Amino acid sequence: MKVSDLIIKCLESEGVRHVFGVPGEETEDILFSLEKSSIQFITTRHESGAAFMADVYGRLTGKAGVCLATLGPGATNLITGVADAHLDKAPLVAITGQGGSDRMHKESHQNIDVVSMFKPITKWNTSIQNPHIVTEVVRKAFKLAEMEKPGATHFELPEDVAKMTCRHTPIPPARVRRPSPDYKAIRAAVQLLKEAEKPLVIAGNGAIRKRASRHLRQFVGRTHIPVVSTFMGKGSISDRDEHSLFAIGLQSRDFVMQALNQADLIITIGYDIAEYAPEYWNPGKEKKILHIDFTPAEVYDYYQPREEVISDVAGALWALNGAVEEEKILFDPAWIKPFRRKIGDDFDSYRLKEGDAFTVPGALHIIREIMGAGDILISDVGSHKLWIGRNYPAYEPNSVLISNGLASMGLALPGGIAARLAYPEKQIVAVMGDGGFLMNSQEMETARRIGAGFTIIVFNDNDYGLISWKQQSHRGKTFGTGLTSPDFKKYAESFGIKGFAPKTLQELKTDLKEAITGRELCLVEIPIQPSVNYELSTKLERDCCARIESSRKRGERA
Ligand SMILES: Cc1ncc(C[n+]2csc(CCOP(=O)(O)OP(=O)(O)O)c2C)c(N)n1
Repeated sequence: MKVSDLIIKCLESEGVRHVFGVPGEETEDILFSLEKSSIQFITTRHESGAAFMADVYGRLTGKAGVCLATLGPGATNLITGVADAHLDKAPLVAITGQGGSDRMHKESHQNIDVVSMFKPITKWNTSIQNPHIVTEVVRKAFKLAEMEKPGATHFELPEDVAKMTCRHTPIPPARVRRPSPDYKAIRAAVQLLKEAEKPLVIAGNGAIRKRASRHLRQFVGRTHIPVVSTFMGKGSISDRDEHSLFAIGLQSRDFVMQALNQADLIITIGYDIAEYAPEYWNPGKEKKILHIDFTPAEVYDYYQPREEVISDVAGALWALNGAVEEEKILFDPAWIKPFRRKIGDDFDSYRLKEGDAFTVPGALHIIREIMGAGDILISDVGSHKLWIGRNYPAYEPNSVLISNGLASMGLALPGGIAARLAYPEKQIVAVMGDGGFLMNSQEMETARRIGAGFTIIVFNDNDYGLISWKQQSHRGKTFGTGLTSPDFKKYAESFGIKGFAPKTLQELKTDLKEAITGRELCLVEIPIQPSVNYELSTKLERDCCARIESSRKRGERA
């Protein structure tokens, strides 16, 4: 069989349904092999869009998303999306073409060392220099991408090898069980729980993978231990649950940090340090930490766990659930009630009234009411992301997707396409700032062409808003952040897509309802004032100072 045909047979055997990419001369054989297959090739407008689609598809489904690019510039364009999958722990397989092996040893057209370039942003990668290794390479790429912790892998296919023939058949994927926890580690974890008075869970990215969320919900139901999720762990337990203290993610000391301060044991579950550095919640390095994850803890000054339970996270929680039941370990969650109330009251304070300038948290209230518990909101990166993390409650795992590892702008629109392909029945919203939207807005054409219906929301402040927010806080002025946005409604219409530009609160409500429930591809531009960002900083600063003052008077820690 021809090598390019065999590769596609291997992808079919891995259960691949879509390949996202931009064609090139050196990928011609693989493209025509795809044409004959059951796999849908989705031609994108930029390789960055293709990689983000594969990234989000992988994150949502647990099955590796696949992206394809040609050599040289095609491969360099893939980089950001592949790196995003790498740091966000999303399974992704990137395939790139390459020139013939007769010219790879010398300066030649578009020839760069793509394998070396992908090395630091993948779990594993290689070049297929020999037709007899094809089936092993493809199986290994998928196995490693999907194995905990998941991430990106890459292989390149030189154009002359693509045309060769061989007599292999795909190596079928086989189920691999993840290891269960060491019983001594569980005993040590139980001992830490017995000694604790106010334990608190930080649920990270890994708490929503591989059914961990189901076991976490049981653990919380049994022990009444409260949970704070990271932005990427949102939905690990429902924010409607009285044990939820919503999410941490801001660098400044948000209200939820007060609960973290009081906790005497922090149980991290599937927590990725790349997402939210421990110095934000453990600045004094004195927290007692129980680390539960698929992999051992990073060596990190601010993160020195007392015990580590290394295993499948669901398996660890299952074992802990048995142990806490046996030992009748139970806590009184009353201590978190004031914090939950304070955070809830703060959410409510952002509801918009007729005549108010639009704000991100105000609009999020309206969007949350329209979206069902399992519907999917994908956030881009910017000040809107901080508001989504903080002020958009989640009820189910994988219903709020935030890139917080690499935290790259430009993910949400391609991500919306991937989400639509993975979940044809859900309402899907991609939320962006004007900056991030115009980094990948070309993919609106891809979405329209393939009939992927979802809602694009652009919060427009004519600015790289988050950077202005930070600069203002640090230096009291901004530089290099101002933008002039196009007319987004007309821009959308020029792609053949319906655009909304609400001006009043009533219009905002009706437009968002029509856009989201209509499930057609459309864009809603929401003009916003950034003042709400600065007001939040001032509010948190004041709150922190007031607490320090009152605890100083009582001789306690804030
Ligand atoms: C690809 C990429 N480039 C730069 C950054 C740094 N960055 C983080 S947020 C941000 C501004 C985002 O602006 P916008 O998309 O308009 O969203 P807003 O902050 O206004 O909500 C920038 C430049 C990044 N995270 N990703």
